[in-house]
Amino acid sequence: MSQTLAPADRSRDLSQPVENLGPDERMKAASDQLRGTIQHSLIDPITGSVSDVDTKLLKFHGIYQQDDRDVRDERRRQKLEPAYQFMIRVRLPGGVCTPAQWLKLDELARSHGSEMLRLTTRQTFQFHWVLKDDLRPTLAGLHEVLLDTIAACGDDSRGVMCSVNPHLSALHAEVHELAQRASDRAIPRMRAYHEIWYGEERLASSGPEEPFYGATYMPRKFKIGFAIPPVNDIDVYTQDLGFIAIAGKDGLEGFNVAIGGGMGRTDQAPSTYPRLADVIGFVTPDNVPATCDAVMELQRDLGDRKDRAHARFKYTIDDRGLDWIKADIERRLGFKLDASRPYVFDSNRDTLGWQTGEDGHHHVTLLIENGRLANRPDRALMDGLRAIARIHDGTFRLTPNQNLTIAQISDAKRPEIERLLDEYRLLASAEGSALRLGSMACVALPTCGLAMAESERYLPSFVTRIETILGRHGLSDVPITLRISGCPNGCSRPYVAEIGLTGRAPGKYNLYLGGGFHGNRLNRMYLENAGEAAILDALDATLGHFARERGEHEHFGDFVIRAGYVKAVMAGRDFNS
Ligand code: SRM
Ligand code: SF4
Repeated sequence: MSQTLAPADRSRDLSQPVENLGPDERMKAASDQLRGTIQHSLIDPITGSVSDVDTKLLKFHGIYQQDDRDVRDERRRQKLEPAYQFMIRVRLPGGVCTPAQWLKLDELARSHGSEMLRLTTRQTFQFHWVLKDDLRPTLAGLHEVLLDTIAACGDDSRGVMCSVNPHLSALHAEVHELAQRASDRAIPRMRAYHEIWYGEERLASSGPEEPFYGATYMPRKFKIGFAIPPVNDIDVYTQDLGFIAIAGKDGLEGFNVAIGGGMGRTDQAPSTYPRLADVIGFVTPDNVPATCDAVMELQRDLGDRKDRAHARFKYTIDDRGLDWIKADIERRLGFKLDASRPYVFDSNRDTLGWQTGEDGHHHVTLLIENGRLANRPDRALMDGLRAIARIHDGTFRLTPNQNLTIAQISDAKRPEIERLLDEYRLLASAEGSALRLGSMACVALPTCGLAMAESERYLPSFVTRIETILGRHGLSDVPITLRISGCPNGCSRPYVAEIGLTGRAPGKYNLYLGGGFHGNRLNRMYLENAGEAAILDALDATLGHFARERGEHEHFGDFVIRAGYVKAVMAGRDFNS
């Protein structure tokens, strides 16, 4: 039983003295609750872009302005403005969508998104290459199937993640329901969204438009995720707030609460670092919403609003100390957290192929290389999945590893789905080394404005080269996690991979080794700013050594530490030492 504390004073003054606010905070405060001049920017015929301030505000609406970096220099030479286009990220708690939603997403991608969709590392869809004039029709189309893009980006609670684990059907349903509730609760009210994208009238409001977020929202993005052991597919230790489901013989008992994860860092700024979340206690399912509120409130009120590079929750925790933070969460909750309960993770990968759930339904997980859904000459992914959506009566589930599960298939439907999987060769790429099947890359070039090197476009050929090495050392079937990010921000969660690469410059990467196999330990830099040849040499040497001397069931990430290639990182603060 939780020990009850005196109720916390939950009222607070959300206005902060202007001198304590950094430029982005002032911009948010002056934005008229995220309206800015977006309406005007959208109809400005002179440019394919929006104003600088609106570019930032649009993120809260789930939209990023980008330009095609492949043609940036050429357009500059021709004195043309950059080839502006937009990325739209859908809000999809736990990555679950219906066939009707799938068909609409497919239709919108074909009409406005260059005939492709991107499955992200946080289990949602992105449209790329959307032109300014196509933003409204796309968002209106999503609205028709009850989807939106609110808070998919911006300083707010981002897409809430949830383990896919469909074979544990009842538990998944229960945990997913809580993830959905956590998302609904944390989503900004955003009248601006309804006015700008759906053409609704501005309503006179009697109270604050954003009772929780106020005028300045969160200091920075805030990420929540729910993991269902033994699979840590959501990488729970990388979330600002993670819930680890604890199930007994009668079902869900509650969750261990983990706080303070995050990946982002900057190469030249040692004060920035990835950090793994700490497990601080246990709550029952009915206390999950209150726990989300308490932790988010704490970060909303105490997170750094001057320096965005220091504004994630992980830094608030390290600055104040974990014990202080835990006590403050308990004060806000009005009760003490119970002691955390035992649990075991054994992997953070997806199980590809067919599985049957405890309720007798079938689920098939397809490898979607880098999460990119498009019709390619060898594999008509978009067409195949559209054909399946037309007959499927279960759900689609996007996995945190950028793959896709077609879930809840009945005995009667299975033969038809099998036929379509075959016809469109949708299971074909679930072949290859175990490393390929456990690899992941962020988007990076040509759309990501922050990319320093290739990632998504580089991963397949890079893996092919590593596969030669693996084959030589007899390691093709040994599961090893590999993740590449085009810059140190770490969107593919590279700092928990056994082999992690982050881009430094075209063709140059930092190589990190020693991450925990199930996302349980940060890796450490082994090579800095290295080219492919040096990286492959290093991998050849370490993998060869691993093949010769690894212990029974020993993972590569553990081996490189035991063999002395890198020292284990015990805390985020030590990552750069
Ligand atoms: Fe990310 C910024 C793509 C998951 C850490 N991320 C970006 C932007 C929006 C670039 C920008 O700000 O202009 C990228 C858009 C590229 C494009 O063209 O699509 C981008 N991030 C992605 C996605 C699409 C990568 C993917 O290949 O799937 C993922 C979308 C997730 C979603 O559905 O919401 C994505 N980003 C992540 C993750 C992984 C996660 O959340 O589990 C992280 C590391 C975890 C974390 O937040 O610490 C991550 N993204 C960042 C950061 C660094 C944040 C920091 O604390 O320093 C940035 C840069 C920033 O926010 O300033 C960033
Ligand atoms: Fe872009 Fe960097 Fe994120 Fe990759 S890790 S998508 S390059 S911000």
